[in-house]
Amino acid sequence: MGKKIFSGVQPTGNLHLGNYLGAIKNFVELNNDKHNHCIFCVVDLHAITTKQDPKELRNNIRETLASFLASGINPKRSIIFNQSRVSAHSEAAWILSCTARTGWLSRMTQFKEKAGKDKEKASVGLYSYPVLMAADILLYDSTHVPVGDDQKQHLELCRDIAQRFNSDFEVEDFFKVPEPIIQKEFSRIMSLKDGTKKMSKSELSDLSRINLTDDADQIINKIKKAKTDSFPMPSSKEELKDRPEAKNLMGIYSNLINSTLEKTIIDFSGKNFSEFKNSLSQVLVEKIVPISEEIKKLLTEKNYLDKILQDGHEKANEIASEKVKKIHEIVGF
Ligand code: AQP
Repeated sequence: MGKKIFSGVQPTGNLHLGNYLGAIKNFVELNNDKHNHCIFCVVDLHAITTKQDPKELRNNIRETLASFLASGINPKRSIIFNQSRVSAHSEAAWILSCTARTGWLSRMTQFKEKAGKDKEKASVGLYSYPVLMAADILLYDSTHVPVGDDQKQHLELCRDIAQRFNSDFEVEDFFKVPEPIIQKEFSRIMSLKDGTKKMSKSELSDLSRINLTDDADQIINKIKKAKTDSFPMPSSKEELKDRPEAKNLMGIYSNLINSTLEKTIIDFSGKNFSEFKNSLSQVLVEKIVPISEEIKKLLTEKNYLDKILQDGHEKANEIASEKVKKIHEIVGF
């Protein structure tokens, strides 16, 4: 039997190589298996947990969809929609927030990272975001959720919420307890400027990431300027232990060519770093530029994009509203 896949990406602009290698590339592989049922969501309700310009948000929703399609997701073999169009998500999130415990939420490291020092100024939405994420997943009886390593903790919370609801209301197996799909290696792509920080959309410096809309010149320039160290290319994994930037770049390269870090180490051992950077740029240009060009083309076809979201929203709404009806019965509304 195929898997029921659900995953989402926030339309916060600047989709980058981390989103691609950590999540979207996996979406495409799962979508290519015709036994799987895939739902990919542009999670706009999540996006507004931090301030968004309404006009930009509207464009970013289309751009996120265009990035899915340009990366190879087939809209005929998946449901693609934006979250705010299906009101069941907000409704289920409220009900599940009465199942989730504050103690569970306060352990979420992403909130701590995103809220920074001034936690009191962070929105309530940013704090309760993982409950909405649980609702997203559980509404569709999803069995598997492909995510980057940074979302692992939120997925564990989702599993806890599902189990707690099932046991509190004595409805065994009502919510399916989903499994994460996280790549074993290179599941967290780091900033090009600091190998200890996650590559992120909200990082101010554009040089810290490869955007899916970058052209060849931008990619080559960013890799040229990417932080490295003064040591030669390593000849063993051990030598990469305290070299986060070198490890990250070699991981990106290995991931892009579907190889392993070990093999990349062997291939470049004894060479100099600039030689490796040239090869990395070349592979990146080969993989990312076609995606970037396709995104730009798709963005001129607004009606086509809107039609995909409309179709997706109708299908998603049918499934999610049925599930919410059952939730109402269970809780006694
Ligand atoms: N650096 C990363 N490495 C691997 N995977 C990543 N993901 C994000 N960054 C990396 C994965 O991409 C999917 C979509 O992410 P998201 O848009 O929902 O939000 P995020 O994780 O908060 O992404 P950013 O770039 O860090 O956004 P900002 O800067 O706005 O907070 C997820 O599966 C995520 O794991």
